[in-house]
Amino acid sequence: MEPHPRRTLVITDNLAIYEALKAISGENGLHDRLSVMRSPRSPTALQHLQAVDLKTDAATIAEQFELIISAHCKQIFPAVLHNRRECINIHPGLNPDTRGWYPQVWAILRGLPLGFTVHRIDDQLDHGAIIYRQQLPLHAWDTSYTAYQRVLAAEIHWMQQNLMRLLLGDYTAEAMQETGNLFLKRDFNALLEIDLQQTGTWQSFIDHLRSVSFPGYRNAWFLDPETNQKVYLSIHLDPDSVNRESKS
Ligand code: 0FX
Repeated sequence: MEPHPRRTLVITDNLAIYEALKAISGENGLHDRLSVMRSPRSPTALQHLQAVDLKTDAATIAEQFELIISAHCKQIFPAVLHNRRECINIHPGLNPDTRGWYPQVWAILRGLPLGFTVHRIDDQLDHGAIIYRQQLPLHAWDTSYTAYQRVLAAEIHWMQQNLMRLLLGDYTAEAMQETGNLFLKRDFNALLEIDLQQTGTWQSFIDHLRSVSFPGYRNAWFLDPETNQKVYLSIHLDPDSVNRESKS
């Protein structure tokens, strides 16, 4: 007998991932097996999607779906959900090195590997048994933005090739051997104030600035001593080789 795709819900708050899921669903004829929803506070571009609030709706979701996937979802999956149903997270960091918030920031700042992880959800953040991990290159000229774009593209590519296998239950998972590093939002926030009196190497300053440079977000800032107002800053890096490639 042909294996049957499980009734699956993907919760995403990311437009690029949503667009990719729509295409995957169409190409594989998954309309009646795969639903996509968003969190209550997701970006405006996703407002047309049905919102699911896991604080109130988890029990209903567990009744309706056999597999629930978090693909850049703003919400923590509660125990009522992941104890009852298989829940999988697609995390934009390489577990166990960069669990938690904004993994590429820590890859750049701490020299940790860049990548993404597909894992079972358990009661700790980005912690459950690992189904798939992929490390990606990280260059001296990468900023948080360019590194994030590489991770997102690789996650989407992986979903295009492998989402169906998740629905079919065609995978194995292996527990993490170490707890690694868990980064929180407050760790990121602590990077944002630049102390103008700090001394150090250019390498450390460039690494710090590129780890928090992400167009569209005002991240790093210093306090102008004269006006006492915040002045935001970011770094632009322009490697010669990349320019030559794109011009030729
Ligand atoms: O799609 P996503 O990476 O975020 C989603 C969820 O919103 C988030 O709660 C969850 N932790 C994540 C796995 O999936 O998009 P985003 O716009 O929230 O963040 C993308 C990148 O933008 C982030 O890695 C770093 C950067 N960023 C984001 C914010 C909000 C900043 O540099 N500064 C910021 O203030």
